Amino acid sequence: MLLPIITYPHKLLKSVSTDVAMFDTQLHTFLDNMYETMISSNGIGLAAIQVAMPIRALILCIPDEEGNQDPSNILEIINPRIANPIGKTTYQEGCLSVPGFYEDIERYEALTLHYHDRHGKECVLEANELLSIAIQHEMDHLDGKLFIDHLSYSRRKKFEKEHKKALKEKK
Ligand code: QAP
Ligand code: CO
Repeated sequence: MLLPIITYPHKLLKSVSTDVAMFDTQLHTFLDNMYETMISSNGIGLAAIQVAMPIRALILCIPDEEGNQDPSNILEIINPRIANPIGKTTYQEGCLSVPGFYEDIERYEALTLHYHDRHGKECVLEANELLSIAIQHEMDHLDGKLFIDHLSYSRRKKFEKEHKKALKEKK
């Protein structure tokens, strides 16, 4: 089932999501629906709050060298915590909740992630490159933060102006 993706400036995108407590069938169905929604919108990552569900769950499917998103590469990440972040890297990010806008954002280059899978099993993952960036982008959503919240005052003003114009042109 496809879920509606909420977009900026929807106020729910500012919610701080709460930990998942039950790793049950309802959660599994929700994660399956998130995956279908992300793929059908050409996304590589989606946090639960982007479909209006304030729980600490996110999914990622990083494309391979050919740009293919293999379903076996899907990561379902629940109640994540970052350990040992190192380095700095910049990447031009986008977001399904801020469609059509892309900005350079600085992130940690590499990190260790502790999280639970859909069954509640404890997992540890070493991430670098695009995976590390995507994890940080999606984890920001769990705390009500968007990539545009990292922009300098002047770049944010420029974004708001362009966004206003884009909204007008859509109508
Ligand atoms: C987050 O973003 C991310 O504007 C996932 O028109 C971003 O999947 C992780 C998308 C950058 C790592 C690096 C955006 C699709 C998808 C759009 C996405 C659009 C269509 C964004
Ligand atoms: Co996003």
